[in-house]
Amino acid sequence: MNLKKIEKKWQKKWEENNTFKVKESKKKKYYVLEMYPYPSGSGLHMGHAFNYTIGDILARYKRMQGFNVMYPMGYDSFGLPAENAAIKNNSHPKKFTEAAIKNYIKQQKQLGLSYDWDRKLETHNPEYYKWDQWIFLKMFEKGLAYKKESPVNWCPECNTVLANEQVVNGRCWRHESINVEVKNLNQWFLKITNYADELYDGLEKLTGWPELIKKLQKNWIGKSFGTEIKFNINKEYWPVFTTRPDTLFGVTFMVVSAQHPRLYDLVTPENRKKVDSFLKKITSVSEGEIDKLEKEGAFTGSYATHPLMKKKKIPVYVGNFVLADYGSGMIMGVPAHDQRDFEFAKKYKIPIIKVIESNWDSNKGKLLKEAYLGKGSLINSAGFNGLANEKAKIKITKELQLKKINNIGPIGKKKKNFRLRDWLISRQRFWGTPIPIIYCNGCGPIPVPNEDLPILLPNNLKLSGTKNPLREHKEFVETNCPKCKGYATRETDTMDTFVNSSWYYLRYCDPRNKDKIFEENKIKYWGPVDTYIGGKEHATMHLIYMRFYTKFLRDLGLIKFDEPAINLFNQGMLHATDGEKMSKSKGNIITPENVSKSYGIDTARLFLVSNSSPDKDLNWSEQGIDGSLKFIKKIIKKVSKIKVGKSSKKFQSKLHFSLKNINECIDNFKYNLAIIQLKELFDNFEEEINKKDLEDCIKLISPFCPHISEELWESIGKDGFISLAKWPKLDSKKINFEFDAEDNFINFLISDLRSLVNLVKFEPIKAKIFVSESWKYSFVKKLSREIKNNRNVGELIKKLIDNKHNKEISKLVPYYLKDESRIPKFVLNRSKEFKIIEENLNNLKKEFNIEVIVVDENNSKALPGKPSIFLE
Ligand code: ANZ
Ligand code: ZN
Ligand code: ZN
Repeated sequence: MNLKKIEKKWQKKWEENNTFKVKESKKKKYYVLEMYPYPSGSGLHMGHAFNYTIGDILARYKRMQGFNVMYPMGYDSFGLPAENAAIKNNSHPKKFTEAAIKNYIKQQKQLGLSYDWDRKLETHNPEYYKWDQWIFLKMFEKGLAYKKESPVNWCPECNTVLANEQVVNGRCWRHESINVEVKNLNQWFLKITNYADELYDGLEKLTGWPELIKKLQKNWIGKSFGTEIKFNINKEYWPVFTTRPDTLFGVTFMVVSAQHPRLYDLVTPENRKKVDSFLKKITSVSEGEIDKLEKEGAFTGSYATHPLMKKKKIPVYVGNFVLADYGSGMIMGVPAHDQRDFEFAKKYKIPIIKVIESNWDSNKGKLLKEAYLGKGSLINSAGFNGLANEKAKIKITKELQLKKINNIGPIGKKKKNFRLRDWLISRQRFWGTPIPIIYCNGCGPIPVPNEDLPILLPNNLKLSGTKNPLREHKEFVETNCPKCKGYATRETDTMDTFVNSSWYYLRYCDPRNKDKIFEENKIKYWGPVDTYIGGKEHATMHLIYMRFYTKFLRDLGLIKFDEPAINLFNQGMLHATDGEKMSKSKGNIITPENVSKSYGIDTARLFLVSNSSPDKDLNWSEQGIDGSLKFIKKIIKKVSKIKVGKSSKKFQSKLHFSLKNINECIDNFKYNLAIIQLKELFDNFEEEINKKDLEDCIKLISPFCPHISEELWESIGKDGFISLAKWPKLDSKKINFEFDAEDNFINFLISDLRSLVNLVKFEPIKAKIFVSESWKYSFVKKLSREIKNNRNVGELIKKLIDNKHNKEISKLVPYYLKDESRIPKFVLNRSKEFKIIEENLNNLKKEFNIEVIVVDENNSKALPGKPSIFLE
């Protein structure tokens, strides 16, 4: 068989017949989706192939199981790399992008992926981004898209602002070496925080998502419960957020953020100079860096009154470790119980008052060397002394809640707080979705009327690379106000590309709709995604944004579900042979083209999922792929030599046992274990089997090796595509575990004999084999039953002793308990084991080239399933 030729042949047939095209029907649907790829200019390497193979196997399996499977593909084609490449080459990003997509599709087709190509999406196509703009306008209408001036992260290399999520340890996510600067700019935000609660609580219900992803999302959303307390400073009430109201009597200072917009309202004239010079000195920091940072500040000159101790005056500082946009941008400092506050108090010689003490505290009564963060009872806290601190949180909050001030309300109340910020979507770049807003001097910012959508990116322009070229493009910028028809200008910011990938999964359900974002009935049928496949790196940004968009579109009444995907699967990374990440600069990239040339793409697909579970990282290996090729050749040979007739009971048992396991393995993404089952099945192929069993065996390899299975299908005279054939139906009645136990028995014996032959210091000429005494078979059977309810050695022994073999039983019970895998899954009997060995004597002799006999004598060492062996 010429593998290369077969691939071409079936890829062509699938394409000509539109084999994987689907539409809504009465059948149950299944929606498989891989994360929207960015069509990079360098094309696919085997790592990408790995990702798509994982999805394709699932799609093919579900399809054969009778589901109406939607498995689409498209391209997240806006973004910086294409724009930068265009600048470098003095070209237009559209040209670049479209060439890259074309190449991508060609490569994907070579992998034999069963996409419904008629549903292809491309973000940069106006037919698509029109609906980005439409959603934006809906958000604008509902007050969820808004513009505000705020300190934002600016990457001087990207020449644009970044979302908080795109800043990693103070650096740009695309530029590890570039420090992000803070600039004050007027920018567009999406109010994702309106959904903070639901985004957080909804994670509970996502039982099909990996725990790791949910944990990362929880941390990102960062919900914390605490108390908001209002402190009177210069006759005005300033709120602070604290998770530790129990430490209220330990407050000895307050700190306002250096970036707080009203900082100067707190600075007295005498302290102005000091504050000014402090502000000049500090640089803005991100949240992650605060703990490591030296805590610094300056006194503002103002004092706060303690809400529960009228006479106590608390100095207010400005500091570098308080975030402007978390809580209220101001904190109450409790140095005894917060490490940051402790460091600050030490530096500025502020008193440290302990208000929580534990009975086990070895430092009781002594000066603190660091903040005490543990539990305990309250001290130095007036009427609350002696209370357990968790209780005190509630009591103190209640007390504050009862104290009401005119026009202000209670001076304290319970409060939920989120780390999540609104999503900054403005980008000062060209290659993205234009934000559909028009600025009119008379009317202000006006949304573009729906009938004027899409606002198109111009094709006729030069990219200079320093500025957003849209700003200089008169034709784009100048327009008329939709309201007063006077002169007006367009917004030139474009949207963060994460906007495009937040709802694409819905558009796949109705990709060519010209009048609507999608037909609601189509979403009702296809949505939500059943299994979403992609990398862990998208745990927060993409997957949070996608959940947010889903909830927003639901609130518009367009969809009826709350979450985009029922199951989420994170695939592992494929590394190069040397274990390194595949990259162009390292020159270690393996491409599907090369692999396919020497091994065939089915071999490559098989290898990718054979050696480790798809959620684990793996290294490319030529040896590994050789092994896969051998297996494929074996399948082809066995099928071509088969005599179609009758199947033995034993083979049918094996087939259905394999089928049962393979189903479970694919359902749980344990593809590697499914392949082991397949290999065993083909090892047990017999010279003659019946037509239906033969068909079933070929079907089982079809999701993994689709081209070869189509060819084998045709070769046994079947019409139509195996890709669309019905998956074998499991008949559990055909499974006889005794057959399996017999195989296992002889296989274990062979491997035991092999280790022994390798172990002894002499050259053996003869092996004597003894099988277990008869009574042990019924003993082990009983034990395997009892062990399910009771694992107590003493009690088990009591239950199992038979007054004849008590001594041995009291040794065997702990032996088996220590490692339960020692108990055979299916216990044969003495005469059966004896017979099996007898039947295999010739094979054993041939294999080891020594004389082998089985001895019909009792031997105390032999156990059921584990005969004892003596070498001479
Ligand atoms: C007093 C206190 C005493 C605090 C104590 C902690 C321990 P999470 O869990 O992250 O919500 N905080 C409040 N706003 C802040 C801001 N804008 N920048 C930096 N820190 C801020 O933590 C809430 C705690 O973080 C709050 O509780 C506050 O310090 C601090 F023994 O208030 B705490
Ligand atoms: Zn950058
Ligand atoms: Zn106007």
